[in-house]
Amino acid sequence: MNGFPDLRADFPILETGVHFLDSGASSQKPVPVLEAMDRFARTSYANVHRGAYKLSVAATEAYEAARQRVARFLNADPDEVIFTRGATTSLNMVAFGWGMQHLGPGDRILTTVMEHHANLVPWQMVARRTGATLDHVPITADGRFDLDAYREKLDERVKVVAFTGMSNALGTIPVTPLIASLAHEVDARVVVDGAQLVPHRGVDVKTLGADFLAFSSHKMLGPTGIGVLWGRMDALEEMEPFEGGGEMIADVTLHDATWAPIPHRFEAGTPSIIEAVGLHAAIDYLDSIGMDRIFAHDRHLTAIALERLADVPGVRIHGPRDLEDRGGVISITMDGTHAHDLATILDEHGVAVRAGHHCAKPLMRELGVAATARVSFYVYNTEEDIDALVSGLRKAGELFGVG
Ligand code: 7TS
Repeated sequence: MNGFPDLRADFPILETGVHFLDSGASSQKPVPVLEAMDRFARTSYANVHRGAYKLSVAATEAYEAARQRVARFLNADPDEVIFTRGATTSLNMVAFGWGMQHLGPGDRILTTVMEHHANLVPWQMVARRTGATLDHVPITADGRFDLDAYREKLDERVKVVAFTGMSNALGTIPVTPLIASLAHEVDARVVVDGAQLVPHRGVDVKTLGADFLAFSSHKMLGPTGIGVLWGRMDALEEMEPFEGGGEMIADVTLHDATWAPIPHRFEAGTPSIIEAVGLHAAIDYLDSIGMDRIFAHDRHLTAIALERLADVPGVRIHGPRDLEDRGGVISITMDGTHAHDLATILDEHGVAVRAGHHCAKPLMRELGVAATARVSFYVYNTEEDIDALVSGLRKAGELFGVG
């Protein structure tokens, strides 16, 4: 299988000839998503939940249809789907909206050393404000969630376990149902950062085990400016609104306010309406391919890349080297070469990869590197992209005198 070559024509940006291997940062957008947003903006646009006039009703219906579509994608109840600005906002909403209510001195927050800063820094802030302590599950030598260490760290003082569904730097996929069920045994709430997981692997919230799940539209073929916080209704009911303003109230007096029902309680202000329509179209697009096929495709490319990268002189792979519990993200370094220089040379060969700490600085310290070059795959990538990557790396190696 060499990917889905037919759908490459749906992504206008690929006409530039770029070998785009940075979907972990943000994905490209297919024509059906661009057209859905354009059509909506031209024909049905107005603010939502406000006017009695036809356009506003149409816009509200489109916005709420997007919520239903997300719910169907996750096998969730639509009332449990909150639209946010993105995964970062979703995670802050849980940390501040839930954490500030339920954490105090003596309580423990458990994250991991491989978190994106979006699932670490908010917990640091909340720990500081509440007096709770923050602890981190380590990774094993091959970059996996260390289940043994996790079991040792887990006790009844742990009130929340927040971890990545798939590492944006290593590609590791922790076994969420197991981690969640252990957390639930001590009555901790489970927060899964699904920013990388949801775009690449079908997620069913009924079996995932999480209480909260955060993700962004822009990494799953949709537009920027919108994301989702899914929460189990009993968990959402424990959460205070993180932002106050229009749309989120039942009643307001000069000194007080009562909240609208969930999910509107958590959607203060004018939401990202056109973007919701785009996310709806993106999910339709992903489902038309099939999430199982997308995950298999990512893994197929990952298997080939892992094998071929191992043969390139001086290249080191950080994270799992086999396909067990991992997705299509590979971090590499080249001996004696800075990751940014590597990415610059690759760019000269038409290959776009990300270089840096990937907003996971504590993980970089664990790995003993300042930065890595990261390759990440999505539906439009093919084996030709890996050919270009490998030949670019070989050229870089020659240039830097490696091997
Ligand atoms: N969590 C993970 C695991 C991520 O990979 C990212 C973004 C976020 C949270 C934050 O998502 P946002 O949409 O709110 O920004 N990751 C990356 C990346 O790896 N390179 O650029 C952005």
